[in-house]
Amino acid sequence: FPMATPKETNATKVPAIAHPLAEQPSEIASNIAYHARYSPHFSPLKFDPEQAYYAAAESVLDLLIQRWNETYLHFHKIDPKQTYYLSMEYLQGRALTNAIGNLGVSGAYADALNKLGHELEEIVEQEKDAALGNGGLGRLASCFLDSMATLNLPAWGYGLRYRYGLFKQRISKEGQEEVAEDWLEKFSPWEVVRHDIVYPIRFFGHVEISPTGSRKWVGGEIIQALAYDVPIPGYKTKNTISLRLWEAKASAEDFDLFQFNEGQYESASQLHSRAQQICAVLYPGDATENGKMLRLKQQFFLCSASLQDIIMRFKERRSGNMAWKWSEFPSKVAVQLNDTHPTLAIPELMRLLMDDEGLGWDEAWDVTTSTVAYTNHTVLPEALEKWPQAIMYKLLPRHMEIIEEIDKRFMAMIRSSLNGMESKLPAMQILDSSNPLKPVVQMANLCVVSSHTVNGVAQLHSDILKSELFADYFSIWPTKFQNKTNGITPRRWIRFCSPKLSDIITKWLKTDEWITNLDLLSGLRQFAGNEELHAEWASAKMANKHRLAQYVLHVTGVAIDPDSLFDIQVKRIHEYKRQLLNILGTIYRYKKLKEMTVEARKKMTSRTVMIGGKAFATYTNAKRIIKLVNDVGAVVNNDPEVNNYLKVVFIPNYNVSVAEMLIPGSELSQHISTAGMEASGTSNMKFSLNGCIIIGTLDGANVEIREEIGEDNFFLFGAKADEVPGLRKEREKGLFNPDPRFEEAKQFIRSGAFGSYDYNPLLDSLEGDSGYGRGDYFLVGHDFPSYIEAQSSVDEAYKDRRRWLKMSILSTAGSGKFSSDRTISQYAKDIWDITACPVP
Ligand code: T68
Repeated sequence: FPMATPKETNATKVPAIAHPLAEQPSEIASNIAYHARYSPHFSPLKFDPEQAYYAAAESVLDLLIQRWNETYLHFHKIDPKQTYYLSMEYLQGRALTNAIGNLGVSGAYADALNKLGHELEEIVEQEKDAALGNGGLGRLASCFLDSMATLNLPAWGYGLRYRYGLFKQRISKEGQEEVAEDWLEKFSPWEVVRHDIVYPIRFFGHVEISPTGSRKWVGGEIIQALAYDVPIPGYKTKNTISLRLWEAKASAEDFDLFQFNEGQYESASQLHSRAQQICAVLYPGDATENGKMLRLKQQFFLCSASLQDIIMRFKERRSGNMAWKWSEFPSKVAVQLNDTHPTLAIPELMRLLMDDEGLGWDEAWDVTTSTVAYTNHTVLPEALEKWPQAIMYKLLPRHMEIIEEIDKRFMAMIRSSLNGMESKLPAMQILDSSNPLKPVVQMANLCVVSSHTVNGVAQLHSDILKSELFADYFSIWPTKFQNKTNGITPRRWIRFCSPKLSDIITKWLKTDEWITNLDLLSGLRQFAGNEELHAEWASAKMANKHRLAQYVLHVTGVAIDPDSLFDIQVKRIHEYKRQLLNILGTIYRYKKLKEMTVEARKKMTSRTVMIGGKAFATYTNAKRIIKLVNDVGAVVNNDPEVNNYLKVVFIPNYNVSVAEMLIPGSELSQHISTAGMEASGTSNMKFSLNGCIIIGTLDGANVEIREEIGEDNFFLFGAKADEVPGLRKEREKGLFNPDPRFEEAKQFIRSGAFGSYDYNPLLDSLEGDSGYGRGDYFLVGHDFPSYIEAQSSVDEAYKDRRRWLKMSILSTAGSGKFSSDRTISQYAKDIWDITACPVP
């Protein structure tokens, strides 16, 4: 058997598993070498960085599997109430750094890989991001899993195993191009296929009524849901929980051998290809009827498979007890819906309880409504899911019967017990047939009516839910509504992505307990003016800026100056997030720099403006914004008169791993959405935790961040949420007087300063009649002057190094509230009623 040379060195002459739970570098090296040698995936002759990554990851999985099994068995034995987080999205990013960090073996792995001739930094870069999500909502789910594991909570995540996750973004002359990202190209070492866990999922068919009147969903087609489990290790705990991702497949019986042998290959395997479509891509375009059907299939697939699994487990844990009752279910199971995407869990649970388990309506309804809770992540009208009833009847006939019944009973309840609500009924109805040509199911209404708790994701957003979006429901059920301000995991978002800064914090706080008790960061406040800390802080930030500058050079070819102010806006590109405000402000800055004398220019703060993010493939205006940023960069960066004072870079393919590089190196971060439109934002928390100062509006979690870190340490501008409707009305009446600086910036683009591309449609959206997507619905023009002024204050503040460093330290010191450990503890206590279940 040929021996690969790198593995013959030192400790690893004879590759063998030293001990799967080894934590010493030499033993770990042995284990890695063993996997490299005997892994069936690669030639044993190779030990390049890629193979070293896979071998290292497999050895980490060995470390995890025992803890994982122990956790499952412990939960099984204790049988605590358990939470199941249902989400169509998880933005996990890379797993290796996080896994070895949470296990406390990062140093040992670095040493082990060294022994094998590799550098840990290079090895972790080999991993592809698992990007099974779009943005904030998906990343929140992943942060929550990390916190659930770390807090030893009996909790699991359920999702879909998309073949192609979020697309890879390429930037060409045309702007954004989407390329399928093959995260499973080789394989994922982090998933374990569970061939024993398979559930049938029905689509289409019809409802059959038995002579006794009971109803059953029959016919249609059946696709199998197969479980893939991903381990989620907690930080410094044995507890390792699961993210269970479902994959769709057809069974062998559905393969028509006869047809195949007749040469009819496609029709022979029809169901197989239909099964494959279900998990093929994250968020398939739903503009077409086909696309809508596929997206709905995905949603139902997740809900049905997960609920069958939950019920199986509930029964399994009661198998020795003949006297158990379904009424116990809510005391053992909490189901959290991550937005309305898994709403079908509600009628599916009702169906399983009534049609399969024989419960009556009232009993099934009690169980369902005591089990399910719903988190809302948006008030944007176009993002509130409304499914055409016609598609729903076709795909899920039994579920539509159940939804009709829920709606009917809810309407009856309002009519009988509440006076004066009649006028509100249409808006509150679940089945909205007001447009007879296009009757729809309002999924958020179904969620609110059927959940025991509804929560928003930041205080302002939760208040808006109560006063606007769900105001009518709030008047009936005032105690149903809660706030759970989002959070982020401090492990991934500072400890592992900025180890130098983390070590400094640990040194000054004299403990590393802040990593699991983020409130302790407030202990830094007393040192905010300390010169010694300033020096250390500045040096860590500078090292992160250098790393970022190298990265930018590598991916864009643009050399940026680490001594300039690094000003970053990274997030999904959306008009409400107002990247357009940022680039218009930058254009204005460029124009003024051009007009200045050389002497005046020398007094200016040098800036590097970085903007990154993906636009939904069919969102034309968002794509125009990307193109504009790139065009502005091409002009500014090549203008020798000013390019020492301003650089503009579009960061391509923004994802979790890129964020881990950008955030630690940032100094100013823009969270500038139109007030009232960003439900929370979570990158704002990541930036301020990393000592970056925020320029922002009073929107989403910005409000709370500013409260925590102090208003002197936050650059505030723009209209407030309660002023926005009035400002839109004024505009409608033609009462808006644009600031000349705003006009100047727009005119500069129209003049062709940034090339010949036709930006008029984009600029026109800022003008004219009011209305969604027209007439400056997002108030860029209104907020422009205060934005420019806030940016001038930033320039001034940055010139005073001591002031800036103090603000930076105070940002970190004030970020304790925004740990997802805090958020998850609140969900556990106030919504799920679950308690920690640590593995001994
Ligand atoms: C975000 N929502 C909110 N939606 O915009 C953000 N996917 O303010 C908040 O911080 C975050 O959720 C977490 O609460 C999303 O990310 C989606 O990605 C989405 C929307 C529709 C369909 C699919």
